Amino acid sequence: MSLLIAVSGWDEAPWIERFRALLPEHRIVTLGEPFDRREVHYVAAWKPPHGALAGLPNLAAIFSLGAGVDHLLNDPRLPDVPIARVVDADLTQRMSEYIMLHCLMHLRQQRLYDHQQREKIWQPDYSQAAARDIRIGIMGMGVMGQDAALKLNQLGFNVAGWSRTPKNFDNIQSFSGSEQLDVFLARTDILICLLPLTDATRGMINRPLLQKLARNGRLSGPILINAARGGVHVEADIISCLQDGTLKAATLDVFEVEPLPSDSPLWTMANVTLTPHNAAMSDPDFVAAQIVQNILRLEAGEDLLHQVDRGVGY
Ligand code: NDP
Ligand code: OXD
Repeated sequence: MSLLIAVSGWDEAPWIERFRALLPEHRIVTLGEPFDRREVHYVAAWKPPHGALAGLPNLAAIFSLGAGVDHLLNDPRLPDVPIARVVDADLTQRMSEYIMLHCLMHLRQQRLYDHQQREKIWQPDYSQAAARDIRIGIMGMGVMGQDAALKLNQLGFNVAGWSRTPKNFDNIQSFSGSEQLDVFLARTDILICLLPLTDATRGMINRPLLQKLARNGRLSGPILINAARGGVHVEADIISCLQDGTLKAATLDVFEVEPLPSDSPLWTMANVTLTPHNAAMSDPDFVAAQIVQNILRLEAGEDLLHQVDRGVGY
């Protein structure tokens, strides 16, 4: 039995090493070498080339090496087998670190003080807002959204979440469905996107949506943080909203095209903070162990953990 590692954009070497160590009874093969397609029972994948997973007659399951599965489901020739994704405390913690860092950075205006330091300007803000004054709204209250919400709440922020189905957490207001989206947006100063990219969420964060954010908050304008997928936002709308003041600032980890093209205006906008899609990176030590545990469950006749609902796309 073989596990095929199908990775693009990431270094595959640490994954090969971990899977070989953890699955000594299985052959570990990669797309870059000849292998017997009939022997492949499992695939561990990150952005595999379209069609690369077709024609594997004994395939039993595909494991995403990340939390998102849009990189698999967008392949029109993806085999119709169960897909499992990563749900991992380490990955979740990293995402929450990123979200807390950027919420605090916007609250405490760190970009302004970076500028003032470079220019040797001594100019304190005597009307500094506190975390309790800031209404954070998280779109996507799944594994990542819930953890970030609880941690932001502990930092003192006023937190609400929006998801497909309602949630029930102390001190975190829950909104759900399209009928509650506008009221959620109207009470939000910092909008955080932790939605998966699906047919329903593609292009959702656009100008009409951003115009509905609160304009009466203590940060003197709404702020967007997208750490989920660039396909959920409309980049041209974000840029024009940042230019005309509809948005005060943005932190973006993900983009419509990655790497972000060098001619994107986002690179040089003073009110934009960019990171190269690494808000939360899969750690091969943790993720390979989780996938191996799932393979062993399948081989013992147990249910797959963290199985994706292909119907809804996440
Ligand atoms: P989950 O599947 O656990 O959560 C998804 C959330 O989005 C759920 O709350 C779900 O609602 C909600 N949702 C989905 N579709 C809709 C919709 N149409 N309308 C309203 N709410 C919707 O995902 P995770 O929290 O594990 O991960 C979220 C995303 O983060 C991943 O899909 C991935 O794209 C991204 N990510 C980015 C990383 C980075 O480094 N930038 C790293 C890791 C993940 P409900 O609860 O009702 O089902
Ligand atoms: C993920 C990612 O989906 O890293 O895990 O983007």
